[in-house]
Amino acid sequence: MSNTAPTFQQDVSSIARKLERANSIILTTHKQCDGDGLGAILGLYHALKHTDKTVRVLLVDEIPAKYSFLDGEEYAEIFEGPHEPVKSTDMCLIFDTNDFRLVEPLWETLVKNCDEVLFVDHHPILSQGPLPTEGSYINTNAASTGEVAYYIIQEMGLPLDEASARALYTSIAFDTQLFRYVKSRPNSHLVAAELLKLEKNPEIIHKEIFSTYTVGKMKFLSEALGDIEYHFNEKVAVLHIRDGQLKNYSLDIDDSRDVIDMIMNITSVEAAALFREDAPGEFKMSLRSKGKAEVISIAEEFGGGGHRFAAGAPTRGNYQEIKNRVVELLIGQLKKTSPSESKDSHTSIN
Ligand SMILES: [Mn+2]
Repeated sequence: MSNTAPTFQQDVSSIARKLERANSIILTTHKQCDGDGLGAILGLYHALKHTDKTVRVLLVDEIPAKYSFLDGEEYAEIFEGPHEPVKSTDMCLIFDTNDFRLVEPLWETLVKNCDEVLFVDHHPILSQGPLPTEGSYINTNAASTGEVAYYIIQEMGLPLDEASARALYTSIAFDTQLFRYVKSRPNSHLVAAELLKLEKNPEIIHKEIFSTYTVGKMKFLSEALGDIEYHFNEKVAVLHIRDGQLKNYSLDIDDSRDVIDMIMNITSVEAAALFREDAPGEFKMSLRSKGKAEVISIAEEFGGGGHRFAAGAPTRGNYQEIKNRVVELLIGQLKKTSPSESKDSHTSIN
């Protein structure tokens, strides 16, 4: 990490030039990877396989089962599972986060063994958190890191193959939630159109990402959604997923990701908070807003981060107290009169 004010790129050319110079490369993303980060690094991995570079995909932890259509298990190693030792490497790119804490415990190994570790991300840099490494690429106008990976591949003049296109399309489809959240720009559609020249079955990808409910999940949803609490004229919604509630239906953390987005489909709701209790008194808080309440500042107050209107934080303590504080902050935000017209106002979960 640099002690002086670091510079962050908004132009993929410097990342592309560095990749061209590197002989050995590690690609990774945040822990509990999602369709964006995983799709971006697998897309870049397949493109880089057309060079003579040594490229490794090294993830912090297991890939959620629903991404098995990307054959990630075949190409990726899991740091918290069996993996080859990490040797001296020219360059590591970390996609879809700029907060090293989300890459721990792999982070320490990367810093020790890689000449350069850079983030390639579209989340805002935290105002109260660690800074990304100098030279990282941070572009909050990108709707997904898959589209950034696509521009890097184009900049390097590498050929796109079917596997690469499938992974990159997955990234875009996931983070834009099938083009709902495109940051008021045509880029996601334009890149997707290029990828669809190679990916002939996008509907399979849509199904693999979004039609993944088990009967257990429906039972869980019918139970959990009945517990939504409404505040401030039904403008604020709060849901508490209790410790063990997912496990009761043989579900895991990944199964709770879309719950808050369902809540945001309620017309009256302007902002929502979801507290997933992972152990007694330990919560993962997720916050969403339709644009009238800024939630990243609330997440940062609890030591988290994210996007301006989609953020999260790990929290710990008494549920009622934490919830009351968050509801108060959300209502406080909504009471501020100026609804944002920012282009960032629609943003996806990740
Ligand atoms: Mn993302």
